[in-house]
Amino acid sequence: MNNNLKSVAIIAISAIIATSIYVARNQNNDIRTQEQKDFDSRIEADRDDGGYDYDCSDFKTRQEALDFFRLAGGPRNDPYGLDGDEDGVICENFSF
Ligand SMILES: [Ca+2]
Repeated sequence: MNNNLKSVAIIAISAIIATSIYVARNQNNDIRTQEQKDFDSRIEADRDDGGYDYDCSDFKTRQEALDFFRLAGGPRNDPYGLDGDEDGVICENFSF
């Protein structure tokens, strides 16, 4: 194999490796579940509409509120104040 052919082969192999790494990184970057992606899309759409402050009356069931709370980052992060006293129990004073 002459030197020019070796150079072309090395460049081609390098390009294949670089492309593979790029594709692999982009596939692994987003490890969110589909449920989390749907939630994030919902919040993003709300934000585009000027934002919306969810509270307990926005949910039909306690489980729906709990799922929302968890997806929003609860109990560590409670951006909508569903657990105002931070005891890990949401909407205590609300009857669903
Ligand atoms: Ca609470």
